[in-house]
Formats: sequence, C-alpha cells, structure tokens
Amino acid sequence: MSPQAGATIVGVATGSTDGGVAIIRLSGPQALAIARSKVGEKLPPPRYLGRRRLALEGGTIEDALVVQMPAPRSFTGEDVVELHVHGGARNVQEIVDALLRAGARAAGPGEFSRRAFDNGRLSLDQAEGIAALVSAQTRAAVEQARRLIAGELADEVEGIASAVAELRTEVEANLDFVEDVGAGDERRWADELADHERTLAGWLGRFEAGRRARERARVVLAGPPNAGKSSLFNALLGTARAIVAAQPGTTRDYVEAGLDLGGVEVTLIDTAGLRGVAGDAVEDAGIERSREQIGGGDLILWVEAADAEDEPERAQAGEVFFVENKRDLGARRAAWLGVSVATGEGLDALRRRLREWSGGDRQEPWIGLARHRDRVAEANAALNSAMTQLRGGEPLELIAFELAIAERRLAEISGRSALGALGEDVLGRIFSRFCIGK
Ligand SMILES: Nc1nc2c(ncn2[C@@H]2O[C@H](COP(=O)(O)OP(=O)(O)O)[C@@H](O)[C@H]2O)c(=O)[nH]1
Ligand SMILES: [Mg+2]
Repeated sequence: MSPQAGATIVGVATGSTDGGVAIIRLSGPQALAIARSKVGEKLPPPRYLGRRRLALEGGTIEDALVVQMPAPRSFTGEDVVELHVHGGARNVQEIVDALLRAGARAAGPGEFSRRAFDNGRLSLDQAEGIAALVSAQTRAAVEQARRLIAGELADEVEGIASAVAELRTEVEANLDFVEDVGAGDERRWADELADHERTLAGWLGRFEAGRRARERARVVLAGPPNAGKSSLFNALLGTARAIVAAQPGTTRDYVEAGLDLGGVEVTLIDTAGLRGVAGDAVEDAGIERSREQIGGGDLILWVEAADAEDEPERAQAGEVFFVENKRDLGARRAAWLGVSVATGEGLDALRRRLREWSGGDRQEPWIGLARHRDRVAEANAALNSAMTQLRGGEPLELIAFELAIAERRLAEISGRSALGALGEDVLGRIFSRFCIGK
C-alpha cells in the first residue's frame, strides 16, 4: 500500500484541458461524498452517466455528466467518480479547486495507476503498458502497448514462472532425500531447464525486433556525391521530396521523412554526399551534418554508383547495407545490393531487406519494455547457473535457490510474486541447512 492510500485524490484524467470536454477523476473513500456535496443531489446509479449541475463559487453552475464507480469495480479499485465537464484550463481548474476545498487532495503523477496496482486491479506491466500507450509515437508502439495492457506479457511470463516453480518444488522435495535422487531425475530437470532457457533466450532475441518496430529506427542514406542517394530517398518514399541533380554536392542539409515499410515505420534520412573537403563552406557544413546523422543512425544505407570507379572512404558505422545504384549502367560491386532508381530494378528487394531488418516480418515481436527485458535476462542467468550447478553435482539447495531467483525475477515483471519478498529469511533457511564449515 502506498503511504497516502487513505486520501481521496482528484486529477484531470484527460491531460490537456483545451479540448471540448475534460474528465476530472476522484478516487478514494470520500469520492462519492465529495461529488455528492458538489452536485447537491443523488449521483446517477453506478456506471450510468447522468447529467448533474455542479454548484461552484459565487453561485455559478457548471453542467456536467457524472458517473460513479463504487469500489472495487473501478480503475483504482476504490470508490471513483468521474465528472465530464466543459474543457478550458481556467474552467477545469475552478472545478478541481472546488473539489479540493471539499476535501480531496491533488493526485501526484501516476497515483491512480499506483492505487490500481496496490489494489490488484492492474499488474505492473499493465500499468507500464498504459504509460507506453499514452506516449506511443508509432503504430507498432500503440499495438505493443495495447497488448501489454491486455495482459499478454504477464500471461506468457506466468506460464514459464509456474513451470519453474514446479521444478523448484520438486527439487526442494528431494532436499532431505538426496540419496533417492537418480540420474534420471537430474537429466529430466536439466532438460526442463534447457527448455525454459531456450524460451527465455527466444524472448530476448525478439525484444530487439519489438524495440525497433516501436521506436522508429533512423535509416540514413549516405555515400559519395552523385551516387543517387536523393534519387533513392525519393524512390523509397514515392515522392519527390529531396532535390536530385546531376551536379555533385546538391544536397546541403539532411532531409528526413517517415517511411512506411508495411506496418513498421522508420525515419529515412537523406544526407549530403561525403567527400574529403568540398572547399565550399555550405557544402562542408552539410558534410559535417552527414557525419552526425551517420553517427546517430540505426542503419546506414551506404550508396555508391555502379559507374563510379573510385573507392571513397567509407563511413564507419554500426549496421550498414551496401547498395550499388545505377545498375542500369553496369555492375561493379557484385556482393552489394544492386538497384537502379532509373529503371526501378532492385527497389522491391531493398524494401524487403529493410522490412526484415526492422522486424516487421517477424510474427511475434516481444512486447515487453526494457525493464521486462532486463528481468528476463536475469531470470535466464539464474536458470543458467542452476543448470551449471546441476551438471556439476552441486547441492540441490543451490539449485533450488537459483530457481527461486529466476521465479522471483519473472514475477517482478507483473510485480506479483507467490514467493513474497525474497529476503534474508529465505537465504537464512537455505544456508542453515549447510554443514558447519561448508
Ligand atoms: N543512370 C542512372 N542515373 C541515376 C540513377 N539514380 C540517380 N541518377 C542520376 O544521378 C544524378 C545524381 O543523383 P542524386 O540523387 O542527386 O545523387 P546524390 O548526390 O547521391 O543525392 C542525377 O542526375 C540522377 O538523375 C540511376 O539509377 N541510374
Ligand atoms: Mg543528394
């Protein structure tokens, strides 16, 4: 329970108050009484929206739609009243002030969700899903957040956590009868552990795909002048966004645009061509910016033209796709992705490669956020040491202990653990079974 759980809190649920309607939310033991004191009559029956008149300072009246959701069937699990009022920062603030005077306290950041978690209405990952949905900037981010809220992650995690718990129970049941543990049991345990490890490792692999899909990766077109970077930029976008010219050094600043790869969006960036020193102050500034973009890119599309003989200094960057453009004029770099913006050759293949890279072709991105990924990685590390200890013939206590850690880390994803806090008492119980001197 949070320390302030007893208070009735008030907050504007709709964030910005300049829309046509704002929703003010009251939650806590006094929510119904405070609302009633302002509407001066009965509230509508639970979960029915009813029109009421709010009496405000100076005898003015605000027309509101009011709904009550008594505990425990509410977002927070407490008594909740929502008031739908006219928008407008000033108007909304006056109503909130009236509710504060009537005994409510202003809600702190995330306090409604915190109460929902404390009261078992939301798991931690669901609460995180709501926050992620509110700040989602891409379609994939919205979809992943919705899946988090729907409890998809918690379900998956729970499946494996309870399997690990069963295994631990079995190992613990054998603690007092170590001599009865046969090689068959140990092999079966090891197999099960290996299974769980594989599942968790699979999740970790898919996490990166989910993150890329969510975060709109930056894909930077770079290369020497006149390679056809701007032409490729326009061709991929399907619009003439960047200036294309036969004259080298045309692109002076970088240009960026959202590129839809069929479900996954990336930001595509066209940059000024890199050449040692252009001698032109504006172009040199452009080259400097290109280098910055390349440094901050998630993927570089390094473009050179098939009819260009020289081997320019190639940018050092993380992930690079090497693209040879102007294949209509020949093919010099056989191992590269060949395209011709002029004829359209190779463009579909390039799009496909980009989609694969961005994770858009994966059926199941891991929907968790970074915190969830970290807990999975820790759980996996614990399973790994359990495995090593099992193979090394270490005492079963140690193995059960590692399994409990894995369980605990997985439980931290939803924030609920059947084990309770894994603290000093647990460690004490395990080590008290060891012989003196060991
Ligand atoms: N033959 C041929 N010319 C191309 C192709 N793509 C671009 N160009 C031409 O190459 C020149 C430079 O193109 P641009 O996109 O401005 O190159 P950038 O400097 O790398 O941005 C222009 O005259 C384009 O029309 C291609 O696939 N084939
Ligand atoms: Mg250009």
